[in-house]
Amino acid sequence: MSSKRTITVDAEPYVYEFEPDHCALLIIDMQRDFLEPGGFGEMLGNDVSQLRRTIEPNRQLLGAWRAAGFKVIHTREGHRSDMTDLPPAKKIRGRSKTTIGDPGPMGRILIRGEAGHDIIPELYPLPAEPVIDKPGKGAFFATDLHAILQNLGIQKLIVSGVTTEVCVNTTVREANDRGYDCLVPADCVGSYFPEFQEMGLKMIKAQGGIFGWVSDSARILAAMG
Ligand code: C5J
Repeated sequence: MSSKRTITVDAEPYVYEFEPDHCALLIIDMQRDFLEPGGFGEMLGNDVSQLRRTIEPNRQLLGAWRAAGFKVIHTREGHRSDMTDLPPAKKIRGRSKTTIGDPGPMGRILIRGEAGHDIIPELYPLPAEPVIDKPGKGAFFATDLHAILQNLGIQKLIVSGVTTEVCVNTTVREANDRGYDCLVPADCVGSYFPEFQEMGLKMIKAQGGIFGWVSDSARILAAMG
């Protein structure tokens, strides 16, 4: 389906406008190891309910987006099975007993092909939806995301997923520097830490939208009609 209409979303710091043909929903790292009870995130002592509250709003936004025929792209953070793309500094960061690549509750932690690395069933990608496997926090670093977006004619991104202050914020900043306009729906992004959720969103929309716009799923769905 092709659409030339402009959709106007109530947002901060001011309205966000997009033409559906040039806008994609980019869902960041909604992976089992970050969100599921018993996964790596919880094993590290994090409260996964802070992330799980994003599942339903994401499911609704994704459903509407798919029904409208708009473009969807997913990302997953993780590494090659041989870990040759894992910087030693990332491997040892945190001084945890269990780190990336070690056996975890759902297979080797953040290794591609392992159960915990995959996307949660509620938001599982359809075959036609590109999945970007990224080794870093930002979705543009060492991936073909920019090439895919250019080839699809995408200029605007609705960025959802986890976590707000890490992979979502890094991706929004990378996208902003490459000339994309990003809108972040607050209820579709989550942090293990409420204070980082609040500040992560404030930083995006501060100074006239220095990195982008913030809204929520209800206002996006209302604008889509
Ligand atoms: C993401 C992380 N996806 N917090 N990763 O934010 O390490």
